[in-house]
Amino acid sequence: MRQIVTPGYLPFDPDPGKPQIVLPEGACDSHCHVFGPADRFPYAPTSSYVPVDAPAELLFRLHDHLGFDRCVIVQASCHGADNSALVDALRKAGDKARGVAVVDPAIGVDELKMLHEAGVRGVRFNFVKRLKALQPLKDRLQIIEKIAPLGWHVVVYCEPDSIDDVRLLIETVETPVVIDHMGRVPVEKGVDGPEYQTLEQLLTSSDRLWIKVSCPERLTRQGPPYLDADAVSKRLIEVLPDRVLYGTDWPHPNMVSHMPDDGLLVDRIARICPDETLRRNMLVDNPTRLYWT
Ligand code: 0GY
Repeated sequence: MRQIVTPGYLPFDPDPGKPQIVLPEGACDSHCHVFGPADRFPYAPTSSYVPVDAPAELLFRLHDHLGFDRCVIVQASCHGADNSALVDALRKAGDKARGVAVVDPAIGVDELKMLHEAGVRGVRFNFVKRLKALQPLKDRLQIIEKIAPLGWHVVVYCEPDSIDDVRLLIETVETPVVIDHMGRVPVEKGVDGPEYQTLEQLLTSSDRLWIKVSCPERLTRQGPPYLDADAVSKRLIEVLPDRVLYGTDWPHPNMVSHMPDDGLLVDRIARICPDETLRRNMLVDNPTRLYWT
């Protein structure tokens, strides 16, 4: 079924620059998506947007170009709880990819087993209101009860206005929790901003909590090369060197201001993480610990 893309939805950059830095062997893009293609994997009727197709083959080609050897593919709200496109991509990638799924509380043991065999190692809970993918806490707790025995973790996509709900979830469960996109704090306020301070306090309150220093392109006020997001990213790498991850967020759903050059997003790593050991942690060892062991 072909579907009509949401008016104004920006397509991803078809020809990103080649990064100047060389990523370490085993580098992992720990946050990216696959969308469709819609004629094989239709978008959820409940989705708040219909994206441009971004199939697995293009993701893998992009990773070859950028220098990523592995990736974590995260289910986005446009596919709802139908993880078919994700599973298809994971099977194509073999051991080079892991997945984060979105599931309903009623999910059965067989489906969970199938997802695990395909490479899924976590579930994503979306707290971003505009994406209309909220689930009641009791549903989320039911899901966690089912996935915890598999050793999976929880990935949270939230903004500062839902940090109290996220804290409640974190305090109630025992699984690791990964927060996407620097908790979407207003980076222009820097590390002294109250939203960043709240995030850092939460992240340092337990060694089960992880953070992705991804998405400067969504948080920037200045635009490329996103210098205004550097201070918060650097600080998070410093505070959580063993629990920080990096991701491109390709194909960058719902970008409004501009579409980032993925080569530039990779070169940003050298700026926010000049230390080679910390860079290896973030790109290789941390994702290995969370997704490949
Ligand atoms: C992202 C960001 C977005 C979308 C989703 O699940 C989603 O639809 O994650 C967004 O619109 O901010 O993580 O790529």
